[in-house]
Amino acid sequence: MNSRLAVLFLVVLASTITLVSSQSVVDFTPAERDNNICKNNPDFGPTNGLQNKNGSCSDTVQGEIPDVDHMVSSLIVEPSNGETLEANKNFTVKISTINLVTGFFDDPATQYYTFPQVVDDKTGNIFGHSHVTIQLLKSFDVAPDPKLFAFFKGLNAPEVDGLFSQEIGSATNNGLPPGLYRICTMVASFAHQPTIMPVAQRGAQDDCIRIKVVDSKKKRNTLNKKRNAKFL
Ligand SMILES: [Cu+2]
Repeated sequence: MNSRLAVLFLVVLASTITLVSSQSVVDFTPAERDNNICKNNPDFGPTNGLQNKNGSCSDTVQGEIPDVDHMVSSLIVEPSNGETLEANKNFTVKISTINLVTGFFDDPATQYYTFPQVVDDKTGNIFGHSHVTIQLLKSFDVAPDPKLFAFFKGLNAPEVDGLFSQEIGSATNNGLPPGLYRICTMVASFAHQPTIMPVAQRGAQDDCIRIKVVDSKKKRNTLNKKRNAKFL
């Protein structure tokens, strides 16, 4: 591509991006684009620290936003994506998270979304925590209902050796029943809101993997099949 053509291409690309973003803003009324959106709002009550299932309007400011060298990033390192696990057997999810000062959370029952994001002035990283959420996937074509989850836990304790660890299941309710599951991280600022980043174009701050959970007999058969296939 010669240089004039390249410039033209960039101008067209830039104007397309501007058009798309300005169109989507134009669709909202001036009141909806105003920081006073929550004042005298007949449709939503004020966000008051409770997790209001009917929705609410929050006037908490977004707060301190880190620079691009301190953006949060997560990776589920255990189990591995696509792994087959045994049903009704506890397992551990391990998550590597960078650029987050972990171990910080307020009371989710009374202080949900009530404080802005805060950046640690020593490290430049956001104060916060993460969550692990697991959902049964019934379809490959339609997104799962977020109201339904097989497991959820806030990762409130600080990372150990750079990893969050969470056992899935308990002594009375072991592991997961058979099925196809999605395991995701949901990283958050200390007041539980999603972490706010300095730029739009970046890597995701969260990670998801899919695993298969099968009863132990089936798992053994699958492994044997794989082993046999190797030796054929
Ligand atoms: Cu939280």
